[in-house]
Amino acid sequence: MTSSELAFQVRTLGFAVVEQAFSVDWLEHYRRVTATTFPVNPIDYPARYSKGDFVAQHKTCWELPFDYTLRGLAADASGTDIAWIQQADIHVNVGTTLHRDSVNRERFGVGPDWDEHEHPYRIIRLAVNLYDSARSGSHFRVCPESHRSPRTDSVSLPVRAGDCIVFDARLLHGSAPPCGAKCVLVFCYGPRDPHSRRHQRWFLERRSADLGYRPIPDSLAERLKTAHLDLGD
Ligand SMILES: O=C(O)CCC(=O)C(=O)O
Repeated sequence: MTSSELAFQVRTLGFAVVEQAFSVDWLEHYRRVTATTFPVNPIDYPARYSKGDFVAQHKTCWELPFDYTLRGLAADASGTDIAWIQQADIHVNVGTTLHRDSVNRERFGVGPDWDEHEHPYRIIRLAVNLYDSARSGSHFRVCPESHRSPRTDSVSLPVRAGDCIVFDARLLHGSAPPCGAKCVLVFCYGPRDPHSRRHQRWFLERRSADLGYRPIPDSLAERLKTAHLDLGD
């Protein structure tokens, strides 16, 4: 898929599946990292675990914001220069009901995320499965075009380990409860604009109690600045 096809699909449908974006070595590395960093190893199904802010809070994951594939796909999809946004989730052996990842997630069209008069909304989420969804039965589900219309009909996307689902943060999405090993890592990038800054602030201010978000440690913040991946003020 070319960069412009990716941007077009994400803009029109709200999502795109980039097949085999990550190599076998990459997958093996992060299977090892996640299995040793977090309390549940996916192969211990049905034990389960989820964590928000998993990147900033675990040094073993600090290379991920700088990953050239992740940031390249996010920049291609948003069609602009992007910064890393702290919203990062790991789900081990867990499915999620249909939801949006944006700030104004409750009602379609209500709230500043839906106002694109001054700034088009370009916040991108990227979901990478470390295991085939054929193995877990937990296929990714999306409601096409729900990032720009009230549609709620969903389709199921079987994904292989190493595929990357790139989607607009406002898209309705979720996954079925797994029946075998599953580990999905979900990342976020966006332009240096008011939508991205509001998004980052909301997670820090409103999701610290339930999801445990905390300010980015200084040394990671410095590295993001040096790599031109910080959101700025
Ligand atoms: O379980 C999945 O594959 C989807 C994860 C998800 O919906 C999310 O982190 O927002």
